[in-house]
Amino acid sequence: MSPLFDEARAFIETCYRELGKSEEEIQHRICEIRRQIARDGTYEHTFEELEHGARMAWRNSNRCIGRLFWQTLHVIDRRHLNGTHAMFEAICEHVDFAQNDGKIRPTITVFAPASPEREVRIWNHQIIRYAGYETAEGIVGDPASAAFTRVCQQLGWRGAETSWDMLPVVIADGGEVAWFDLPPSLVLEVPIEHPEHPSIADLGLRWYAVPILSDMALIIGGIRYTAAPFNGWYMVTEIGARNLADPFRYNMLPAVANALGLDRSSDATLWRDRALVELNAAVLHSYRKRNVTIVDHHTATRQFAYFEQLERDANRRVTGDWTWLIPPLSPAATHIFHSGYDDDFVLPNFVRQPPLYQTEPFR
Ligand code: HEM
Ligand code: NRG
Repeated sequence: MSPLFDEARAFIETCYRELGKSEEEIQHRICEIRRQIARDGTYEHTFEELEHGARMAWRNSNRCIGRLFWQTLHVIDRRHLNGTHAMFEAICEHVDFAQNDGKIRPTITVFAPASPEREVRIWNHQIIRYAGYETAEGIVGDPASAAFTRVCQQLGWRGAETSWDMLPVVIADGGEVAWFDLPPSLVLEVPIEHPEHPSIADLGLRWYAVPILSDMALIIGGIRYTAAPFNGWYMVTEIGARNLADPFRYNMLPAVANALGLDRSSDATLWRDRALVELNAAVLHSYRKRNVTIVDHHTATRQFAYFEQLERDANRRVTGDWTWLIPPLSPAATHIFHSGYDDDFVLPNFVRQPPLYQTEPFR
């Protein structure tokens, strides 16, 4: 009939079987969708379809090591909201619900799907992220945010130009683009300190509690949800081995090594490796101390092994992207490093979408 109908049918069959529904229910729903597509050119998911579809999309995310918990995803249905203000309000509610005073809840907020008339998008990569400013002395803040920070400034936003400024949330609903500052009191952050080395706290490092990815599209049964921010909790290495450590991010290994009194006179003293381990220990300790959910990479790996077993038991194939699943710290100490994964793309899933803003005309 149409590619949309074919994808809808494939999704309904799998989804409804997983939910234990009868063949009659499946056929009935497929007929209903066929009629809706013939009449409107599209169809609307029931809440149950949206909820299970979003959970399947997480289960199918090849790069995600956190998939054991796919069935616990909280799905918030905001498909019928109109306008950037209402969307921002819903985003604030998502932050508060997901943060849950530190006991983080995996959550997705689903806004209206794309249609020929309308597409809603969140321009941020993550709802909560630090700005990065290009200055004569180099970048202040998070270099990964430099291009987007310039876009925000072009839209009229001004930050305090510290290393830890919260970016505004930029929302586009059709032709309307608007930015909103998150209330500072809403956003939970964690100051980084080391359990044994007080000098680490003096570096003034911090990170936010919840990673809320906001620029990917959620695809279920041929329907494309272009604004569907989702979060889980952090794995410690994302912060301690990448965001704060990468030479092209906060680049803190030299400062951490100095704070630990390590000998940096030669690469061969392994000061970078020692600094990495202690920085990760500090991040883990600090999140725990503040009762903010976080997982270390060994525990996350064991959880992923259990996920693999449960999927096998359910007669489903586990797909994965090995290059992303291995942790950046001690990868060979995990079973993932010594395993192979097929990186097949299975639907429903999350996909990257090109940024709507063009950096060049904004320069
Ligand atoms: C990627 C962990 C929850 C979907 C990742 C990565 C890690 C991770 C470590 C790799 C990130 C990187 O290297 O930059 C976790 C943990 C979770 C969690 C510990 C705790 C519950 C979720 C949830 C979803 C999800 C709730 C969606 C509903 C994804 C996707 C990617 C990813 C789509 C790939 C992102 C990209 O391509 O940039 N996850 N995750 N994860 N995760 Fe999860
Ligand atoms: N590495 C990124 C976040 C990517 C997704 N990671 C998660 N997702 N844990 C960073 O900010 O460091 N999640 O939904 O929990």
